[in-house]
Amino acid sequence: MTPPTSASAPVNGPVSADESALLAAFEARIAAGECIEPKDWMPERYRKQLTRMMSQHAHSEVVGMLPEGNWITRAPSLRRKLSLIAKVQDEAGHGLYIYCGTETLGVDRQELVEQLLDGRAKYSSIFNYPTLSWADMGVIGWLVDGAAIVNQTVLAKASYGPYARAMVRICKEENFHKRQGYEICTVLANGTPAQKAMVQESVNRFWWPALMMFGPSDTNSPNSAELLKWRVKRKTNDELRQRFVNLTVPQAIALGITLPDPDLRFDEATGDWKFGAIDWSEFHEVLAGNGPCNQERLAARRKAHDDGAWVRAAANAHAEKQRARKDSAVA
Ligand code: BYC
Repeated sequence: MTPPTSASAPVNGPVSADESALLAAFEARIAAGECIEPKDWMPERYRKQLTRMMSQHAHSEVVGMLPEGNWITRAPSLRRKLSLIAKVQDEAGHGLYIYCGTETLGVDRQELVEQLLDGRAKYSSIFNYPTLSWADMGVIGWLVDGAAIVNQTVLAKASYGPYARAMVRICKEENFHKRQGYEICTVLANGTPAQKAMVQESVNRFWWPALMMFGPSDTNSPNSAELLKWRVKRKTNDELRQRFVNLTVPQAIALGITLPDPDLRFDEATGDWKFGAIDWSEFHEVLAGNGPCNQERLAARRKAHDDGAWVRAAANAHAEKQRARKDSAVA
């Protein structure tokens, strides 16, 4: 796709009077709550930040299919299998919408996919953890999709139109995902002692990684200031993390499940559930490629990409034929 032809400021270079005026008009539109659309002028940093964040998000949706795809063949009933297949397909769709949204910024999808496959691009840390039991399908829906909804409901009001609109639809689907996950947890938590223990064990593994999904603490989040200024983000990482904890603790209590945090306590003064210290060294290890499944996830994506080469070749050959047919009809 051809990059939009709008004027754009050099990343770090001097800003001309014209560019200052464009930037002021751009920021005034954002302050007035307007959406920025692909052909509108935007600062190069805004384009770069959105490309980074949206492509990481798209990669997360696609890599996020792997931990759950692992359980499709082992779902305990036909009904569970159908809903798990549908959920995994939905994640593929989310990846597709967000890749399309990223392309409106003038970047080619092939380039983004290459960045993922050669390990340059990030994707959500949460998908580098293994899915060891059926209860993980419930807990991922409840906690991981639950965290995603908290984050993405706010992104549905982001200043960039194509991203915000993609989030509206994605959030609707994530709500179903969360409900089916919580329902799996409810059934298991009210089942046999072994089933209840299976949910508890899964929550013990996924609780802290779910909190890490919101990113580093605000004091250590280099991108937040710029993204908040331009209203791509509307809340900070810590604000969203706290909101997620506040929503989730009562759900855990209703299930009769203990969250693995001895410091968790309700603070009457703020109305917040205060939680213990996050192990940021684990987060940074996972981001550095040293999580339990980083290698496996990338290997699976590379294999899928290689296996799909013939499909891309066929699609290109078909497009070429159509083009040639159209050209000869015009001539
Ligand atoms: N994992 O300055 P910060 C889903 C990186 S899909 C990995 O705070 P920012 C689902 C960050 O990228 C879930 N990396 O960054 C799918 C940055 O690195 P670079 C995905 C992380 O952008 C299937 C550095 O750390 N959701 O829910 O201001 C099934 C410093 O961080 C993580 C999205 O992508 C992480 N957890 O804030 C079920 C939502 N956190 O690029 C569910 C869109 C941080 O500077 N993204 N990093 O090298 C966002 O909302 C924001 O990008 C983040 C990070 C809150 C994630």
